[in-house]
Amino acid sequence: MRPLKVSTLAAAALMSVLALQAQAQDAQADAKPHATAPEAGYQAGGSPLAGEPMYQSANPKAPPMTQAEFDKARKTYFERCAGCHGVLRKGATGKPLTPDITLAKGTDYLKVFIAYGSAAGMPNWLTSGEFNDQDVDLMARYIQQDPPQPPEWGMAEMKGTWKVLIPPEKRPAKKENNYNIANIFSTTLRDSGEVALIDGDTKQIINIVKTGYAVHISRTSASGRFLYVIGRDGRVNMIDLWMPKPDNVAEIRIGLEARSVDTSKYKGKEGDFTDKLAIAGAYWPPQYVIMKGDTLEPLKIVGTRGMTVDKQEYHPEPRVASIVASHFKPEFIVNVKETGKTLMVDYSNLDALKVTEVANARFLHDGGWDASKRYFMVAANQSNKVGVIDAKEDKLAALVDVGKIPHPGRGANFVHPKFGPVWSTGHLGDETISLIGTDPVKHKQYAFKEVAKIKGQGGGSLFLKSHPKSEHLYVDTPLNPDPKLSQSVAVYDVKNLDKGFTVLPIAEWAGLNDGGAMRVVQPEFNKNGDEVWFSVWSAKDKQSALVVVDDKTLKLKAVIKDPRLVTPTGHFNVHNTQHDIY
Ligand code: DHE
Repeated sequence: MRPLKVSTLAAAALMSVLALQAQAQDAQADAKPHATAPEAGYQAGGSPLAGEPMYQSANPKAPPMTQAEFDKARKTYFERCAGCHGVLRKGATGKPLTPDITLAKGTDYLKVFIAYGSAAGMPNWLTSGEFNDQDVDLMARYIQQDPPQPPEWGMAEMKGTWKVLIPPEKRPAKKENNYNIANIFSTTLRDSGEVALIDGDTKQIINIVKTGYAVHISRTSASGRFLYVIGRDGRVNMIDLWMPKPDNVAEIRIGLEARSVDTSKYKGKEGDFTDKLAIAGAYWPPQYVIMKGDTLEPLKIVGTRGMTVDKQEYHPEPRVASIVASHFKPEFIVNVKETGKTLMVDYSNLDALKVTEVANARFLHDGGWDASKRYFMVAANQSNKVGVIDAKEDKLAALVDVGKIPHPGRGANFVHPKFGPVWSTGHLGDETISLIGTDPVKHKQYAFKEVAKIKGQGGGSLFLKSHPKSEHLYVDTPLNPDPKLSQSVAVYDVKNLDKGFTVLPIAEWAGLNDGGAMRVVQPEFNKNGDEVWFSVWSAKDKQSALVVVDDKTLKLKAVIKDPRLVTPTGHFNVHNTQHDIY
């Protein structure tokens, strides 16, 4: 172990440091583990808030820091720590680090935590080589200062960034290209802040479209004509797929940090809302905004600050995680991470907004529909549960215990020979895949229970996928520390799950000479459900690729390589995303 320089303990104090470390680790171990190592690294992804000007109050009790030290530490905090500990350090999946707690612990105690991490998931910043002794000291002093507060982002700020690049009346009146747009893939190019629009039939890149910083997800409008893309910096881009070369037609920044976007999909007796509205949720400020579907004009902003579902304590920054559009009602289903609440937002009258607040569990993250599209299955990742939201009755149908830190993406639906229709999730924290029965009519005894746990390749799974036309279930493990696992996927025959899995060496198939630390991420089917796409995600300065597998034969079908494919991660097939097929 690399010795830590702790000023007050100085030379003969290594023993004390070790004792302190043990004490710190005990303290962490007593607490509920907040993350596994892969998850801690995953959550510690950079926050775009690092560069924002912030309000700062002085705390006379905190150890002194120069302005330059403070600025450096603040940048590091937002790049490395805010994902787990929160913008205001009130605690999220990591522990709270507000001055009332950190001042009482003192610099030396905090340094040990920062340097060596803990079994509960705090990364070992010093011994992993990410920080040096000075960084550790800096961060220990920084977290005793009052947390700086980033600015709010209201209607004036949104309108200030809102651009209609091509107004609706100047857009094509009919499709002006020969692409089979239902089979276009929108692939996230994470570190270049772009999406690649790829023709699923020919595997050719149609366009590389500029989007927000560290772009996160794409969603298709109800008609299938528009794509909405959100960046981590809260920038929403709207792409028209009818243009001769599909490109941006509108954009807006809905907050300073964000992850989710969707569009209205309800058509029924209360009206036809096809393509009428869009919604995006922000991490900072904690809020969601409803926009006009054709121009992204912001119409209504709603804050999510409030009480937590369990202890009923005030939380100042409950981040908006996954959002989906209901097929049953004119509603958006908005999942709020830190409060553990699911909000059913009725968008039929924005002047008298009705929001049904469904008590769920903490910390809500990602999820998807069951095959009937009545039940939204959302991971409450730190509770090791999946919350089942009944979109017809606007209530929690069940809270299902699953494995450690479920991470489904949108999950995968298939018909199990015994349990009937099931929805499944993999886990970050263990190697299992949980199957949950979703048919309360014909398979009532299995409905909304974990009916089976199948064994996967290992922990560190992020996404899994199946398709109504496929007999296979594909499970990735990109965050597993073993490269053999992070660079391959497991495939199951859904009719014979007991047979175990076949391993597909996706990264090897990509044949990259310069791929570096490659991670294979996110299976996604094409429109016909007969091929599956994967990203081979390398570092920004290394070559990446997309690998396409024939679903019937499980053989390699195509490798898409292009210098423009920088850090591909998620990909979204227009048809499957439009119709919520997974
Ligand atoms: Fe994601 C979905 C948040 C890191 C790839 N990610 C989501 C959603 C949320 C979220 C809330 C659900 C959106 C929805 O459905 O409306 N993701 C976060 C984080 O907070 C986190 C942990 C850390 C961060 O700093 O952002 C994080 N995510 C990542 C990655 O590192 C991934 C693997 C690569 C990348 O592109 O950044 C990643 N997240 C994805 C993908 C989806 C996603 C591909 C969509 C899955 C789907 O099938 O819909």
